[in-house]
Amino acid sequence: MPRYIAITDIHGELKKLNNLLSKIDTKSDDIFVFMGDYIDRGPDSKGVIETVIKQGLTHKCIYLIGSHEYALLHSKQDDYYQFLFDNYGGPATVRSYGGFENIFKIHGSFFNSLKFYYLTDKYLFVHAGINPNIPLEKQNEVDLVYIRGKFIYSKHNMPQKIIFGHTEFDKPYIDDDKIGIDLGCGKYKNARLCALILDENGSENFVFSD
Ligand SMILES: [Mn+2]
Repeated sequence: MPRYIAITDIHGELKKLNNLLSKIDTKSDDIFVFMGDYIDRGPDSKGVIETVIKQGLTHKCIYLIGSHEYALLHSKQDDYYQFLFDNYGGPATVRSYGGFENIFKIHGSFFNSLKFYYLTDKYLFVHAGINPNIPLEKQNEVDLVYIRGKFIYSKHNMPQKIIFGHTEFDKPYIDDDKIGIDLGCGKYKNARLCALILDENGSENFVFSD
């Protein structure tokens, strides 16, 4: 039975990602679920993308979209997302790639391939959460990458436990029906990157970067 290893909101912090990956005792059938916000703020967004792609050579990997990739992908056509990209860490990504257009030249197919969620029997992995009043198949994609309190502080009706990032907490946010694992990596110098290791028996284990 495979385990799921969920990691989110790396935000260009390649050293923390490498440190975290070195601390996980992986098995060959582990499935990595990267839950978005690979880029922006931290110093090496390009290196983070290269590293998560490389992880796919040895393990099955699921790559989800985060709010920052959503803003990046919409920034060319929409001034609002251009504003978000420019003001929430995008310039660090541009520097990392040596220019805005290089982001798409080098990793455009990766960014365009990202999924909004990953559903298993026991878990739903999604960057920000869901609108708790709407079935999964009718969710607005903007909610899936941007929703916060309306999701976090109310119960949802799905049988799965929802694993989410996007909203930062000092330590993992653990509720009966959801677990949040964004600890502010990229935003706060001392923030740790977190991996949540799950299996279908219901075990939940956390690993943290130094
Ligand atoms: Mn984030």
